[in-house]
Amino acid sequence: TVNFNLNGREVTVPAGITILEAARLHGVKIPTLCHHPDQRVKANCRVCVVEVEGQKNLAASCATTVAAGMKVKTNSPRIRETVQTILELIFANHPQECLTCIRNGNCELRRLAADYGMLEVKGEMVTDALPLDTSTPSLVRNPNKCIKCGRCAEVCHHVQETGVLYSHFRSVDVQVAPEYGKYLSDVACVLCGQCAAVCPVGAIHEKDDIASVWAALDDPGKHVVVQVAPAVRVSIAEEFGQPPGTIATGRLVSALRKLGFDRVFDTDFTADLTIMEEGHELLHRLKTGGALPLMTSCSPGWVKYIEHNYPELLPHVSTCKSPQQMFGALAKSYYSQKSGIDPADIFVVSIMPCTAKKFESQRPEMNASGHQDVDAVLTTRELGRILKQAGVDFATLEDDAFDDPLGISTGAAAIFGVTGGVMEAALRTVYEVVTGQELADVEFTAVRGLEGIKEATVDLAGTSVKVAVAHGLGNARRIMDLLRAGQADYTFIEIMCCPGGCIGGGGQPYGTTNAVRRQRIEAAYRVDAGLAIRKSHHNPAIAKLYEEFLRHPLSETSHHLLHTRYKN
Ligand code: HC0
Repeated sequence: TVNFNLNGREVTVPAGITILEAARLHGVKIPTLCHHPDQRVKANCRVCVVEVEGQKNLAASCATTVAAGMKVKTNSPRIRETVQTILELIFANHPQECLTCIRNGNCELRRLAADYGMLEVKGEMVTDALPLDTSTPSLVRNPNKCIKCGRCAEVCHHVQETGVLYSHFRSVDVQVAPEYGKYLSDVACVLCGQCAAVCPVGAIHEKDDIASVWAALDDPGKHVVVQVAPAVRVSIAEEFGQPPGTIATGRLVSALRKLGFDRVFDTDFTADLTIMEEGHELLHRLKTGGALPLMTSCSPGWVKYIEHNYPELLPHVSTCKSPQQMFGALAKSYYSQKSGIDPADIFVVSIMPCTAKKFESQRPEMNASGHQDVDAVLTTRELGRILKQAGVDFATLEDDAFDDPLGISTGAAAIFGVTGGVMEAALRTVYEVVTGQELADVEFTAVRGLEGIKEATVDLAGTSVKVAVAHGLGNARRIMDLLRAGQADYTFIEIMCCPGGCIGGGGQPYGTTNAVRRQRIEAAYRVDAGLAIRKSHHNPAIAKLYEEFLRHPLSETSHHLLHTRYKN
């Protein structure tokens, strides 16, 4: 520990931390903009400046380590004046469109303006008129609102290692954009939306598809069904001020009914189905000498990433479509037949924690039912907004249950949204199918947790199977490089595009940090532990689906509706 003087008070803090962190530990709030708790220090914005006795210049508290005996002031006329000047300069170059901005209500710049009592914009407004990038189905980039904090570029380069967003030009001309000012659709962007998740303002955000969902709900000729991804039930409550890790499954179902959906179904149902199909695909590859290791295919940002960066490894990717897409294909075939509703009249909405899911739903491979299988995708943040538009008071809702049959699921599906969850769910099923014995302890703790790459070896009736799990594309890259070099001895690999898995998806509520990820992850494991059935192959609705429609895993109907090959 070290002792230093903070605003006239002697305090003790752990050695090696910054003034910003030390101040927070002692209840002193220093404003920040470019700082993000999970990112490397950038010290771009300088709104976190403090006075350190004996130093001529103000110090950026995010980039200054506490030293023993330091005397630090976080509030003084000089600091207030400096921060106000910085804010004035940002405002003079920032469109005053707060009322119609998608970040109205959760903009970090606006909050700072309020905290600092910025009642006027001094000087001349010099706003840009750069074109918006609406080139992808997932994201909108509005360079005019960019405050050049660098958070998006940081996550794009150093976490996802996709290297799409760069800082260009110098001084007042700085722009954060893809190379040569290209559109996102023209570069190797995977549309994960991690940039949008960390943007403090409205410079990059999800494409808002709420209008198309309202249009379907208001159309009496449409039978509108909704599916909800596993990660949304442990995060949606945050949109209504509740703490991360709040489990809101029952209230989520009630809320969706209030919006007017004809059926409220669950992506967890097709997550169980994915385990059946992908588990049998693994066994089939083991038996027939197919491409191994098998790699999961449910994360669309990951699929897009391997298409761009490692196309020669595509044969390793499972042919299974993601649970979202399996659901769409079944809604417009199996459910259509059972309910007697023409698939042309069925409109499928997905609620996803993910911006890449919007892109996935529009891929040309995703029309197996003869129609676009999923019609519209809303992120968790959009779900929060549409519920607010409808006046749904989320906090006071009663619990309700998903509809039959596409709403029945197990604990194995509940953990899909967590890094390692798909692997754990698959192992629960593959183990029992191969050994014919009951798996007593269903929890594969070796694949749990936030470590970037996790490994485990599982004994399947004498055959030992080595598995790996990676989350975040920087970690995926490391495994792909091993595989490319012939140095990976894995049989099965799970990759999730976003750090933490879908619970940390680019469409999740703002404020996602590793601490928040941990709380959502714990909640997902609590959902699993609380369910009576925790193995996908024990899901009675899945058994019925095979009996009535698909016949058996990897059947011809399964292949037609639920599998595809990604080629590039
Ligand atoms: Fe996921 Fe999924 S778990 S990708 O993270 O597999 O988005 O939550 O819905 O499809 O089920 C996201 C989350 C899903 C899919 C499922 C998978």
